[in-house]
Amino acid sequence: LAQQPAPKDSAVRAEATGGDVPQKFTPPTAQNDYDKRVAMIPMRDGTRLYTVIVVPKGATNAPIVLTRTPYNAKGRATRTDSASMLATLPLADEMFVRGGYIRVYQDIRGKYGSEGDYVVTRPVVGPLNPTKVDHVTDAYDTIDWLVNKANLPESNGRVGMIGSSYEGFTVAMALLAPHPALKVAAPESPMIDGWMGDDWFHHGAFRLANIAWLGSQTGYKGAGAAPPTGGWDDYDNFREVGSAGAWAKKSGYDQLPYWQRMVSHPAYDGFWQGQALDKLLAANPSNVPTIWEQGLWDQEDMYGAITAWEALKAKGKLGNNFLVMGPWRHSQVNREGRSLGPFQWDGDTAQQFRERMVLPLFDQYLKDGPPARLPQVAIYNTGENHWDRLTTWPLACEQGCAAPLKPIYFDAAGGLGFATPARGSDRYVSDPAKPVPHLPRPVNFEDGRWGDWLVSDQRGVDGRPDVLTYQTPVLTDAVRVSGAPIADLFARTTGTDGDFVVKVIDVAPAENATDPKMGGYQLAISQDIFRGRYRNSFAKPSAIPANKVQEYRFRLPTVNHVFQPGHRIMVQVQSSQFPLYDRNPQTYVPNIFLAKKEDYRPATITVERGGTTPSRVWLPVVPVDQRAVAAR
Ligand code: PG9
Repeated sequence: LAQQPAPKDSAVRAEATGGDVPQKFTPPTAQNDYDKRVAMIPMRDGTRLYTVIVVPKGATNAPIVLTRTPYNAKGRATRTDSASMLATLPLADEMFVRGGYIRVYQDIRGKYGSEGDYVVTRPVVGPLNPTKVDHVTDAYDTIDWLVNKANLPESNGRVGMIGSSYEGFTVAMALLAPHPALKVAAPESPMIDGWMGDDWFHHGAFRLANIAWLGSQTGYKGAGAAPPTGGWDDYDNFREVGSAGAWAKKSGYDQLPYWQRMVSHPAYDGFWQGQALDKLLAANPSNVPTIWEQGLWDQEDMYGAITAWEALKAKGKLGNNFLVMGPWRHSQVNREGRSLGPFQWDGDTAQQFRERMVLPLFDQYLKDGPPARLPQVAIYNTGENHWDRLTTWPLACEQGCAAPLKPIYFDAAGGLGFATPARGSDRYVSDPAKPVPHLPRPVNFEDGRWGDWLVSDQRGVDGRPDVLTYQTPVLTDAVRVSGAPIADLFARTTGTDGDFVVKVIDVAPAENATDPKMGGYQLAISQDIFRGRYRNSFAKPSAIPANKVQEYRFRLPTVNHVFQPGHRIMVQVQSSQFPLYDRNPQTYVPNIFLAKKEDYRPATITVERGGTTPSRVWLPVVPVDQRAVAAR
């Protein structure tokens, strides 16, 4: 290039020197209606945790809401860059901002800006955690620091904790030995038992859908990417590789300590039992007013909140433990809750939860607000499309409820009914080479269908030769179910292991004049999987004796639903839901994570009907009008 002549003007010459990135650049914040601070809060072992504290400008005597997260506190505290606190914080915080709360997000140890070691859902100090710190102590130490006027002079010394999923797990952990300043808590879809029914397994069947989480979450301290899976269709990607262990090896997960632990603990042994938070909470019940929340179609943590609440109820701790179950997917409470898939609800049910249930409780205990007057239990009635506010829950159960469970039996020719059926059986071939997809293919875990897959139309698999379908005649009277159904199958297999999926489905009338494509929709209101090797013991698996009838009895997720006249009740049975769950080889091997390709074999499954082996689902049937127990 030809040299330009040097500028004569000395001012221009000076501007041209140096780089364009200054040593320090601080955008002005004077116009902000809040003050965002970052503190490295010291824990008892000297580890410092990165904490974002957002204080409304001019606040005095303000309560604090704390969330402890593995998902980047800085990002969690930033919806948009704005001078307004309302726009800066997430949607779900709007009520706290309007209420003048101080909002705090903290990176848990070892993640993002925090020091220390990250351990996935770090167990409590004890046999599974030889250190002196856990989420109980870290929450305690954090709250201790926050309520110290020298650190945060604007606070009134009272703290509430809230968070969903992993963040809900950290709330539940804080309740095991709460700091006296922790006055109220909202664990939302908390991860409570990773083996029994939350993120990692359901009744022993491993959830491939969550496997990528481990790579991005434990492969890196900060944000990380999961390894590529290959082509678009994860059904093919995972099927071609074989076992979950083979996939992990291919993706480098065998280097990840948590994956190694998972592979070493496929059964419900001490590793999982020792972390089951429902049991820990029941053994150490707190007096902190707590609102437990869970979605009725939570595709990730479908088990935790209701189980923890039931465990506390059994301990006589109803006084300070409230239960809310809404028509939501995972963590939808923090977003808009007007609909799920094609189903529309009565307004923004998530906002109703936040503003009419959480906020009054937090205001009561953090601001001396008026009594929140929450119902003991608020469960959305998904058949009548409104909240039910109840004084007790469940309304029907095996023991100790106003009503017992009522069996609905599989009958001949795909029938289903409350009358005892004649003896018979139905069979299908379950072929691991052609597992039943959990969603119509192609299935890509990132294709946007994960969030509402649980409400997807089950006609996608109805009629497959490896799916059994039983249904009632068209109902002339409404049937209400309020509680947890129990699947109770009697089945034989030619294999020595196998999975059983049972779905309770509401079949819409064939014709729908206002929305024709919803005609005949098969909505699963409750479904789950059970790994057959655990039929006698979750801790000690055993091979299934080939060709011998065995009972497979397992609890399905909680429902509060009314099957309307004109609808039918349907039950579907199948042996796979892939790639959500890993495939069962159907040949007993010591560890399914390590199954070899040749272990995967087709098996013929025979489901028995009637006689002494009457396959059925125990339904929590109650009278349709439950206003007697409702406190509406
Ligand atoms: N369901 C997610 C998770 C929680 C705990 C462990 C692993 C995954 C979550 O949404 O945070």
